[in-house]
Amino acid sequence: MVHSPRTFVVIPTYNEADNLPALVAELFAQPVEDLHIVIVDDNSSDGTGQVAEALRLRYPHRLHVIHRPGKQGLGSAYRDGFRYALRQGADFVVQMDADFSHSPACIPQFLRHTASYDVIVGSRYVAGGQLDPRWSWGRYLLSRWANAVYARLILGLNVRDATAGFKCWSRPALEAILAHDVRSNGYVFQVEMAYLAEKLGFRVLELPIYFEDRRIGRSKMSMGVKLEAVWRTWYLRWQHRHVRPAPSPERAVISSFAPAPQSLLPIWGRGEQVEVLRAASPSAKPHHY
Ligand SMILES: Nc1nc2c(ncn2[C@@H]2O[C@H](COP(=O)(O)OP(=O)(O)O)[C@@H](O)[C@H]2O)c(=O)[nH]1
Ligand SMILES: [Mg+2]
Repeated sequence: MVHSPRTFVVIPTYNEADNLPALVAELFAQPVEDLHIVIVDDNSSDGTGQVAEALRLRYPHRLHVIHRPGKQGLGSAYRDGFRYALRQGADFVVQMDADFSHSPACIPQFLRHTASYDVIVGSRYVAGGQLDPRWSWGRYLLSRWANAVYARLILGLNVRDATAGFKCWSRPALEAILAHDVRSNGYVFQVEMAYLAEKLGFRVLELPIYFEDRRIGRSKMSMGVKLEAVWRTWYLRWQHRHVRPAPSPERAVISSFAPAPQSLLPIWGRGEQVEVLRAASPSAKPHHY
């Protein structure tokens, strides 16, 4: 008998006490078997750590909390959360913000594609992807330029949304990537993970999402991490210049967990979900990045 796959959602938090309870409830309401959540909190001053502990009591064995002594950055929080999830036997690991920019309802849709792809990216910048209209033109243009021009030109990335923070990783992909020296901490952490995924030859699929502006609170990303992205993108190209595709016999194993590959790709709009037909079925012609 094939056991149902174990999925871990890793959520880094810094001052997200007001968002966390509703987000956790919405995640556990999703139709995903053996779903676990790992909260990685950096000693938030608003009591997020205590809120997470209360949730851990409410959802024993399914909600896990990593407390760290102070703000150490998004990349470092994800590395700790990912390693923890892998140690706990995760077959798939989802990463997302705590602020509802990433809709929990997308996760079952991501998981539908794990038979054919190693990495699923919730993308703002593929056809059907949408950004909250509350985003200012300045923010939109900066994000668009950083993705479409800067990261893609310097690193030769194929993925359209290189800084996407909403992704689903297969265990073999995550293990192979973390075997490399991933050191980025801010937005460029997402770029470094996407870059290694492509260089290692993993199959990446971008699915369009609606990216809502954060519901409560303010962005936790500083000017420092924006500047880190400027210089580290060049450094990544040099640091990982010898990385070559990894052999991955494990892929055959993960395929057995998932339902038959779909020829329909979902699009998430505001509240509603529609399905659109793509030209080729991913199973017939994997959309390699
Ligand atoms: N643990 C931890 N979480 C962080 C840190 N910086 C940001 N986060 C969390 O990472 C996620 C993304 O940050 P956010 O402020 O939403 O970035 P934005 O969406 O780019 O504005 C949120 O859940 C934050 O609470 C950090 O230094 N440590
Ligand atoms: Mg956010």
